[in-house]
Amino acid sequence: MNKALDPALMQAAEAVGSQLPASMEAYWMPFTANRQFKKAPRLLARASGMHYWDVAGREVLDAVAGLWCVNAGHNRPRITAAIQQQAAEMDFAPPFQMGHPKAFELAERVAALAPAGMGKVFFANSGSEAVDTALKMALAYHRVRGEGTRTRLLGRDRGYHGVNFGGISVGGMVGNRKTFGLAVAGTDHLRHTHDPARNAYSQGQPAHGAEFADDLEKLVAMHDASNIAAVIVEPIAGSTGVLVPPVGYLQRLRELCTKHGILLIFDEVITGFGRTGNPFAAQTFGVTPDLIVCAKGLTNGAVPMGAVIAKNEIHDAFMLGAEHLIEFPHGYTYSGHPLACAAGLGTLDTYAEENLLTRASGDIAAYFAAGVHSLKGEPHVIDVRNFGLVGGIELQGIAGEPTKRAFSVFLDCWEQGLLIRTTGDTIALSPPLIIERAHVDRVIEIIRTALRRAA
Ligand code: PXG
Ligand code: PLP
Repeated sequence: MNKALDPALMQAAEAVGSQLPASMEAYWMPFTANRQFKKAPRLLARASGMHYWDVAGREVLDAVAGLWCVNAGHNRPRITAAIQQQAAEMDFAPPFQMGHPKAFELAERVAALAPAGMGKVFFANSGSEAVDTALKMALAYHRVRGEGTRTRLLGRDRGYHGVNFGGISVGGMVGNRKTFGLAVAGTDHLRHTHDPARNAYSQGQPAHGAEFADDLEKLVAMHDASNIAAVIVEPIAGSTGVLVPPVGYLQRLRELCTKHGILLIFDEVITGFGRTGNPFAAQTFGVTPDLIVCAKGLTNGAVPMGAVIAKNEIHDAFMLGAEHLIEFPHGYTYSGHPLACAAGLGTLDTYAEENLLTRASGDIAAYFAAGVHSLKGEPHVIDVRNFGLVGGIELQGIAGEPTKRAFSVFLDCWEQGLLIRTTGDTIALSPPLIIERAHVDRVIEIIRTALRRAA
C-alpha cells in the first residue's frame, strides 16, 4: 500500500483502470524535488499525437514534446511498429568488432540530413554520452595529428551539455557543477549571449551581441591556441532559458575557431531534427561546425539514443595506423542498439513522410511566435524569446525565491491540462512539430490564465 498516494487520485485511477505503483519509495527520481513530487505525484499513463493522459485519465496537451524529444508527436505508428518488429527479430548485437545492418543504414540516413561534408556518425545512448564522446573525439583528433598539447575544452556560461563529467565541466550551469568537485580540469568558458537590456522581446534572432564571440580571442590570448582543443556551444541554449544566438554570433565563432585551429562543436541535442526549421540548426544559421552532437529527436524519444556527427576529415585523420588496430578507443555497450536503430529509422521515415523537419520554418512557426509574443504585458512577464518551434517566456522571479513563481505557473498549467517546462523563472516551450494552430491557441490561453492568477 502506498501511503503517499492521495485517495482521490487512487479512486480516479481505479475508475479508468490505471495501474498505480504499489509504492513510490524506491525510485530516486532524476532532477526532481522528490519529496514534493511524492506528496502530489503527476503520473502519466498514455500518449498519442499532441497529448498525454495521466493515470486518472485526464488529457494533457504536450507543449514540450515530452522533454524536447518527441518531435513527431507521441506513439507514431511507424516508430512503434519498427521497435516491435526489431524486438521480435534481434534484441541485441555487440557493437564492438561486430555490427548489424540497421546501424549502418541509420548512420547513412543521419549523414544525409547533416551539412555537406559531415558524413561520419558515432552512436551513443543519450545526449550526455554523445557530448562526452564529442569532447573525447576532439582531444583524440588533435593527438593523432601530432597536436597533443591541445587539451583545453571551452564551453559557455549558461551552457547545458548533459550531466556526465565532461559535459558538466564545459557546461555553465552552476547548480549542475558546484556539487561535484573538480570534474574535468582545464576547461574555460565564453560569456553567454543573454542581453535583455539590448535584446528584450526580440523576434527570432536578437540584433545585438555578435561580439560576445570575441571572448574566444581573450581565451586564446590567455591559454594559447596550441593548448585549446575545442569549443562547444548550443546553437540555441534551451535548458537555461531559450537563448537565441545574436545575428552574426555563430558565424564569428566559426571564423575564430578556424583561424586558431580549434574544433567547433554544436550541441544540437534540442535543436537537431527539425526544431529550428531544418534538420539541424547548423543549416538554419548557415554555420557548419566540425562536430554535431545530437540525441532526443533522433529516435523521437522512443528509445534512448545519441550520436556525434563528424566531418569526414576528422574521421579520416584517425584512419592512418595499422588496419588491425582500433582507431578510436571509445564506445558503449549499447552504441547503435538494434531497438534504437529501428526507432531511428522509423522516426526519420515519419519526419520525411510528413515534411516535419522543415515545418518549424513555415506558417505554424510564425503563428506560434505571434502566440508567445502575445504574452508580453501579462503579469510577471519580463521577456519573450522565440525561434522556430521554441519559445521562452521569462518571468520576474519572486524576490529571494528564484524558480518559485515559474514553478507555480507550471503546476497551474498542469492542473489546466497543459504540460510546459520551466527552468529558473523562464517557461520553455518546444511543442511537437506536428502542432496545429488550435493547439497553439490553447497553449497560450492556458499560460495566460496561469500568469494572471500567479502570485
Ligand atoms: N545537451 C543539450 C543541449 C541538452 O539540451 C543534453 C545535452 C543531455 O542529453 P541527455 O539525453 O543526456 O539528457 C541535453 C538534454 C530542460 C532539459 O528542461 C533539457 C535537457 C535535459 C533535461 C532537461 O530543458 N536536455
Ligand atoms: N562498468 C563495467 C564494470 C562494465 O563492464 C562496463 C561495460 O562493459 C561499463 C561500466 C560501461 O557500460 P556501458 O558500455 O553500458 O556504458
